[in-house]
Amino acid sequence: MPVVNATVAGIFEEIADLLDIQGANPFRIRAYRNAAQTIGALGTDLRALLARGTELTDLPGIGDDLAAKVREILDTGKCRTLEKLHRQVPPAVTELLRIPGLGPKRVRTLWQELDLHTVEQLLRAAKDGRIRGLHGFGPKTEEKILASAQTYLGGSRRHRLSVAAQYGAQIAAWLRSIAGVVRVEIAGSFRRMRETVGDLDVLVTARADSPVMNRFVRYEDVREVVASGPARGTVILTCGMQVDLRVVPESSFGAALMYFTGSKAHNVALRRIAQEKDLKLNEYGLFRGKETVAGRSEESVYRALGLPWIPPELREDHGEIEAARAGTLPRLVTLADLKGDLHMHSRASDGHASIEEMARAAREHGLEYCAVTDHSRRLAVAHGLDSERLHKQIAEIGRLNERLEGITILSGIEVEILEDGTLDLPDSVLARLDIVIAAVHSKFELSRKRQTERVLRALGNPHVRILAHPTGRLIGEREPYDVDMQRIIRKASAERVALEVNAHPQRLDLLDVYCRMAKEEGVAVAINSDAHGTLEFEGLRFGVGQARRGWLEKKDVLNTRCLPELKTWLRRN
Ligand code: DGT
Ligand code: CA
Ligand code: CA
Repeated sequence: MPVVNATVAGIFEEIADLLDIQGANPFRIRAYRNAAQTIGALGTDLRALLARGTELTDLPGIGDDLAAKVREILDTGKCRTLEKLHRQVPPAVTELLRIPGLGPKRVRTLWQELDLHTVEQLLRAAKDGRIRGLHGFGPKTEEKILASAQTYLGGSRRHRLSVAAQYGAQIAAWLRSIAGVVRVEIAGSFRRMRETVGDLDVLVTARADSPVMNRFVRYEDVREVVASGPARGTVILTCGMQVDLRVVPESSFGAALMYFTGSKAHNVALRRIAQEKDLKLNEYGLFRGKETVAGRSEESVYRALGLPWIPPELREDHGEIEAARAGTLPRLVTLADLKGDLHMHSRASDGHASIEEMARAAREHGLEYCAVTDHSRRLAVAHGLDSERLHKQIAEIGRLNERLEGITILSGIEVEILEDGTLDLPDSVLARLDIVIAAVHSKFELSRKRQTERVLRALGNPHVRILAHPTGRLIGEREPYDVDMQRIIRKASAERVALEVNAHPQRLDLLDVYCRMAKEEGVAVAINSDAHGTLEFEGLRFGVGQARRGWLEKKDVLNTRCLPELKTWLRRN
């Protein structure tokens, strides 16, 4: 049974939602949510971890009971606890929780009083005015629910890149195991490393006698077959993700890969170039009349159009074709260029591992230095550090650095930016650290003006060297807070502060467009994991993807510098 980490996390999340709707013990609910969070953030496949000898109970928040459930899910794809809950609460009801303004209590009322199970039913009830009379609701709430339900149903469901990567890797590996299959490549927005993916577009070349299409629609994780023909098929996986498969001839593979990688805008622009040369470009190849000019590889097609190969992350028709023509394409930063990671947590705040464990894990990922940046005191939920605990931590890091080889630990803090833009710790304390990262974790609802002023003031503090996750968005969960990014980037430039691309799978913040803006203003960008455990450094590759989409080169990324150069930069001017 094809089970990936996101499947397990999704089941635990659903159990927590159902328990929440039932009004179960909050500690029990929290246990499932924490486990879902831990597993969702793991960079390594659970099966691979088990194969390496890691015990599930070594994972933070996973005790014997949850470990047994993880095994059950990995073995069977199912969880009896969830099935039992499904007999008590209709499964679709959890979808109502996705509507802004509906918490578990209200969902319980809607389900029990009006027998609502789906968002469609909710919308109808709101239109009919059946909700306003319920206890705890009113005409205003009903109006809001109506609007939110409409937005929800109108919007297309997109998936986080890291989640799409898990399902994509699984399905690609499985396709490769089918007789006669030669190549498997995932194209589309996934290959362009967009932060969310609508559906997966898989390309395959295979021998004529390969049963690949036949097997594809019978993949165990398929919930529904939408279409299936000899050369193309579309299915929906159990998790709701759509997968398109195309089987293409080897001689067209490059042209097909280009076509299905997109973006549509990039394709349109390329077709225009082809037309200017009296050529015709489509997913089968590049043609002059009936003669094939190119098609086997992407390089051959670009070359015949008079262009160098363009990295997928740039293919948005945002100037890459002009740059390619002029020979000025950027040499994009790669994962291998990263020499360090400047944002991670230890057990001292809300991390799951000791400083030493984090440092060793960073070293295993080929890094030369890492900064431990636990939260500061005001972030009480994360057990933030006050001056005294921070001083002890600095001393501990000093001792570790004497002992550890092959990695240098920098002492740092992820300091809270308070509502007025001052910082949560005195300058005299910040001055003792190697690196200070400033972050907003509260008062997201401030007006644009006040939120911007708040961040600008923090950037003006002489100790601040990096602004963490500059927009605060959580993909699919929380919109960015309202700030004037242009002003923030200008200020960062003036103060020589770096902006972060936070690579945590839920964040990917800065977004690509702001990376590019930062580069244009000469602001350095730091690609950081924000790891809370030793298995979370894998996320860095998605951060690098976002930076590449923002046209960033090695020289634009702060943590590609070797340690002495970084230290010089940290001392500012
Ligand atoms: P997504 O799935 O919404 O995240 O975004 P994409 O870019 O993966 O889009 P998708 O799955 O609809 O189509 C995959 C690629 O196929 C797309 O990037 C470009 C190509 N494509 C699809 N429809 C058209 C079209 O009408 N014209 C052209 N030129 N290309 C298309
Ligand atoms: Ca797609
Ligand atoms: Ca598609």
